[in-house]
Amino acid sequence: MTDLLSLQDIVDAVDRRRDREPGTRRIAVAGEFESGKSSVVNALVGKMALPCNPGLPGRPLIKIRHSIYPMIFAEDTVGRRFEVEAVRDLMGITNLAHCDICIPIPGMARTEIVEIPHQPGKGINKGDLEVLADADLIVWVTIASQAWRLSEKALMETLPEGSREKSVLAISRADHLRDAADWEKIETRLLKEASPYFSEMVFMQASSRNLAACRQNDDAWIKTGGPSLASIAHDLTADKSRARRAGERA
Ligand SMILES: Nc1nc2c(ncn2[C@@H]2O[C@H](COP(=O)(O)OP(=O)(O)O)[C@@H](O)[C@H]2O)c(=O)[nH]1
Ligand SMILES: [Mg+2]
Repeated sequence: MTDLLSLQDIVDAVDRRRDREPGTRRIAVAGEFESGKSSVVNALVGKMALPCNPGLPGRPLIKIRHSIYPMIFAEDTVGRRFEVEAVRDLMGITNLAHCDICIPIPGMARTEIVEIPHQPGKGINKGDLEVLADADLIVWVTIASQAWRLSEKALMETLPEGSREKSVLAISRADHLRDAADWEKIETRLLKEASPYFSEMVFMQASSRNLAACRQNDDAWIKTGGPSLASIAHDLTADKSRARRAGERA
């Protein structure tokens, strides 16, 4: 047996990454390894949908969508399929290719969230670029203490023109900053250096402790930054669908 992929395999792999139900909005949560993507996804949906570091081995493409019947479907790189009830049941599988998590997410009935890991210093692969270009909203996750590195800027520059209007910068681990002066310093620098690429910025405090507390109270959820991000996501994607409907009428 050969390990070489045919051209069709590659086309299929790209298509599968882009696949989504008609009428479904897609939010792509992207960033470098361990920048806090899974924590941002959990903050966005207000529950521990994904394991934070260590995440799933093999760094599969992860999709999350609303379903009243919770279920998780996954496939590994050799086409074996898995259907499990909890993400922890997939933790032993080292060659997962993709993983679809269906859970109840109030207010996100027609929205799909995709987590896209990016290896710093490596150019973005075609499949991931296609998913970002095709997304209705891109949330780029950067770590507050080292926010907005050259490698991140280089990646955002590869996105198609017009991507700024649908891109939001999530600044993770803001709870690790020393004081309000540090927040301000970072905010001022990012407004100057990153605003050509993002239409909004949100400071996140999505530590495991804050995320775990979301179940009990809304104040904890507000503290993570999740509701702010969800509201921006709603406004940006709602505006877009209004614009699309207006375009259809014209
Ligand atoms: N204190 C704090 N820790 C965070 C925050 N975001 C992520 N982390 C931690 O950083 C590590 C990597 O986060 P994770 O979401 O798994 O990153 P990913 O690899 O980009 O998905 C984990 O230990 C998280 O608990 C945050 O806002 N505050
Ligand atoms: Mg992750």
